Amino acid sequence: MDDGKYGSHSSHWGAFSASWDGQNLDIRPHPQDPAPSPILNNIPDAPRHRSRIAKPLVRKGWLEKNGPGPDPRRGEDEFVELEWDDALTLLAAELRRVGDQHGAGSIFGGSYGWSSAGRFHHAQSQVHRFLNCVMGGYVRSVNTYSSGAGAVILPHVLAGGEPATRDNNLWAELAEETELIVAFGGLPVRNSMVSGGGNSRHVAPGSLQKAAARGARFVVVSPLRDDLMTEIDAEWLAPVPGTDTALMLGIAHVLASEGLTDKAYLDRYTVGYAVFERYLLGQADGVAKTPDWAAGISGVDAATIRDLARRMAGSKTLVSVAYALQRARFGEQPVWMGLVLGAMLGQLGRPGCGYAYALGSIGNVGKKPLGVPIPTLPQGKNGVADYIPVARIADMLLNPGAEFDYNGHRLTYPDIRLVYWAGGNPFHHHQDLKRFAEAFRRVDTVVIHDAFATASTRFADFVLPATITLERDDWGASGNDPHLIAMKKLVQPFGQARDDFEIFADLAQRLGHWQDFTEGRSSQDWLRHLYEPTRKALAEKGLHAPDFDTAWQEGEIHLPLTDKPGLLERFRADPQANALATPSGLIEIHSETVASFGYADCPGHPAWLEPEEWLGGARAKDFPILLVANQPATRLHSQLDFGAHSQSEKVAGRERLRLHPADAAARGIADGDVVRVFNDRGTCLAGVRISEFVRQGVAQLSTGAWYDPQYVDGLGEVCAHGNPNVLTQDIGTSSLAQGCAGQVVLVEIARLETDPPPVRAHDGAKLTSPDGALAATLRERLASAREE
Ligand code: PGD
Repeated sequence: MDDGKYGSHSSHWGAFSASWDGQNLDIRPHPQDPAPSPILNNIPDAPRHRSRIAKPLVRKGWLEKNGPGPDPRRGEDEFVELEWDDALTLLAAELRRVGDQHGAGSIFGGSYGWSSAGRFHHAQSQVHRFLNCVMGGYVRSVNTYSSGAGAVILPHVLAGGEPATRDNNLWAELAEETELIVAFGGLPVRNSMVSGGGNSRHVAPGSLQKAAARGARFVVVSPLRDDLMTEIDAEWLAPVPGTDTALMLGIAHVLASEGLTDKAYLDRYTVGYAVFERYLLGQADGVAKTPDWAAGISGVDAATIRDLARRMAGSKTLVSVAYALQRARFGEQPVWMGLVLGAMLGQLGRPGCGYAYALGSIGNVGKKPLGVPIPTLPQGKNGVADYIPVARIADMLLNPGAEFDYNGHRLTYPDIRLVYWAGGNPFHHHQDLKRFAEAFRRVDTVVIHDAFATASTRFADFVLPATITLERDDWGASGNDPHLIAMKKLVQPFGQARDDFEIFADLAQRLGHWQDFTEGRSSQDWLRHLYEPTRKALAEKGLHAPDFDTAWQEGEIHLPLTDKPGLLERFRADPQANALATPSGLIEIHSETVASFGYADCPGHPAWLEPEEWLGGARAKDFPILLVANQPATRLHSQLDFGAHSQSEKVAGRERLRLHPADAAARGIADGDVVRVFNDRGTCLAGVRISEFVRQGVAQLSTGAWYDPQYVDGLGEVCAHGNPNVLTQDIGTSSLAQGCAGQVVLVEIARLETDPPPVRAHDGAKLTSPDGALAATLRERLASAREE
C-alpha cells in the first residue's frame, strides 16, 4: 500500500493489477486478457474523487422532524456529518423502533444493484444477511432489471434463466461453426465486457472476428448498427424498435408455408406447435402473419424477410436474442419467439447453431460453466414471505395493500416503513424518476450505504460511507470465468469509510445479534472460510489446490470449466434422459401453464402485442422519436460515471445523445448542441452527436449519467445531466414477469435555446454544519437513543 507495488485485483469489467503511490493509481489489465475493457480507465479517478463520502451523514430534515416519517424534503435536503458512534446509535434505535412497531415485513431490503465484484464484501449479500440474521428478515425482490421478462418466461418454455443462458451456445463454437448469425438486438461488445463477479478473459470480440474471417455471415437486427462490431461487414436490418416479434413471426410464416420447418425436430422435442401454427397462419384470429404483415409493422420489407427466412433454413444458423429486447413492454415475446424460430429450424443443440439468449448481453455467457464452487456468503434465513418483482418497487411504496399479478400468483404489496439499500443506485436504475421520488418520500426512513454521493444517497436519511474494493481484501470470481482472483487491498480507505461488513457487524452488536451475523469471524476469517469449499473441490479433482495463504500470495487460482456438453446439446442427444425442467420436459411452443394464467398481455404462445411506446402507436403523434435507453459503453451502469473513460464521451459535459442526420436536420439541431429531451413524464438535457449508425426516427441515450434534477426557467425541473429514466414508463413488461420495461420510450427533442445549467451530479453531498438549534436536537435524539 502506498508503496508503488502492483497487486492483483478485479472488477465486473475485468481482472487487473494496480499500484498506488498515495495519490495516483496505475492500472494494468490482466496480461492474458485478449481484449481488456477500456472501462478499466475509470478506476484511477475513484479513490479520491470529490464525490466520495468521508463521514456518516444524517438528513437535516430527519433530525429536525424529530425522526422518521414521510417527508417531501427527502431528495432536496442538506446533510449533517456525524461520528460513526452517533450515526449507528441513531440508526440502531430506528431499526429497533421499526422492528418492534411494524415487524420485519415493513422493511424493504431488496436493495437491488451490482455493487462490487468481490464475493464476500458484495454489498447486496451483506445487507440481506444482516436483515435476516438481525431483523428476522425483510421484504425481498425477485429477478433482475437486466432480464426480468426472460427469467420468468424461460423456465416455462425451456429452462431456468441461469441454465438457459450460462449452459448454452459457446463463443468458441460460433467462431468455428456458425454460417449465419441472425442477432436480434445485436451481439454488443460493450455489454460482453461486463460480468457480475469479474471477467478475466474477454473472448467475444475475438470470436466474432474469427467467425467473420472464416466467412460467417452476420445479420444485425437493431435500430443501432453498432450493436454488432462495425469492423464486421454485416447486413443491418433496422426494424421499428419493439417490433422484433412481428418480424420473427414473418420469418416463421415463410418457414411454415414453404415447408422449411424441421417437422421431425418439432415432433420429438417440442409441444404445442400446432396451436401456435394456427395463430401463425391466421386460422386462430383471421390474420396470417405473412412477411407483408410483418413488413407493415416492422418497416423491414417483405422480400428481405422472405429471403432471410430461406437463408436461415439453408444454413447452419444461430438465432440470438439480446437482453435488451425483453427490457420493454411484452418483452417475454421476443425471447420466446426466438426460441420457437430456433426450434422450427431444427438446429437447436448443434454446435454453434439454434438459439442463444443473452449471448453478448453479459460477459461470461457463451463460456462453459465452472466445475468447482466459488466463494459465496451464506444469506441466513428470511422470516418474511412477502416479495415483489424487482422493478415494481415504486408501485409497492405508493400502493400498500394493493393487489397485483405475477407469474400466476395474485400478490399484495406490503406496507413499507424503512428502505435499506447497499450496493445499488435506484435513482439510476428505476423508471419514471419523478414518480419514484414520490415513492421514496412516503416511507419513514431510508438508509443507503455507498462510497459515492450518488443521486440515491440524496434521497436517503442515513448515508453510511462504504469502502471501494481497492480499500479491502476480497475474492473475485464468476460462475463462467476460469480464475479466482485475490482482490488485494491497495489503497487506504477514504475519510472514515468502512467496509459494509464492518458497518453491519457494528449495528448487529448494538442490536444484540453480533454472533448471529458474524459467526464470530473477522473479514479475514471469512475470506479463509469461504475459500475452503473451492480448495476442497480443486483438491478432489487432483488440481492445484493451495492453502489460503499460498493462494492469496499467488494472486489467482486457475479454476476448471466443466467438459459437459451444453443444455440444448444434451437435450438433443437424449430428450428423455435429459428432459428439460418444463412441465412437459420438452420445449413449450404453446404453454398450458402460461395459457392457464389467462393474461391478455402474455398469452399461451408467442404473439405480437402492440406496446404503448412505439412509433406505430397513437402516442408517437406527440412524441415522434423513439429513444433507446440502453446500457452505456463507457462504464458499467452508473458506476464511476465521473471517471476519465466515461467523461471522454460526454458532449458539452452531458450524456451523449445520438440522432440520425435527418431527424437532427428536421429540428435544426447541430452536432455538439445541447438539447432537451422530453415527454409528458419529464425532461432531461443531453449533448448531441449526429450519427448514421442510428435508425431514422430513433435516438440513443444510454443510462448511467448521474441524475441531476435542477429547476430551469421556462422548463421546470429537468435532469441537467441526461438520465433517460426521467422519461421512461414505470410499468411491468406484462402480468407474467412484471419486469423492467425501461429500454425504449417515446420522446420529442429540441435545441435548448437558453444557457444550460452546470452539471452538479458529481459534486458530492450537500452538507450543513449543525447550528445551535440543530445541534441541540441532535444531542436530544442521541440521548434518547442511548437510553433505549
Ligand atoms: P449501478 O450503477 O451498478 O446500477 O442498476 P444498479 O443499481 O446495479 O449501481 C451500483 C452502486 O453500488 C453504485 O452506486 C456503486 O457506487 C455502489 N457500490 C459499488 N461497490 C459497493 C460496495 O462495496 N458497497 C456499497 N455499499 N456500494 C457499492 C443497474 C440496472 O439498471 C440494470 S442491471 C439494468 S440491466 C437496467 N438497465 C436499464 C435500461 O436498459 N434502461 C433503462 N432506462 N433503465 C435501466 N435500469 C437498470
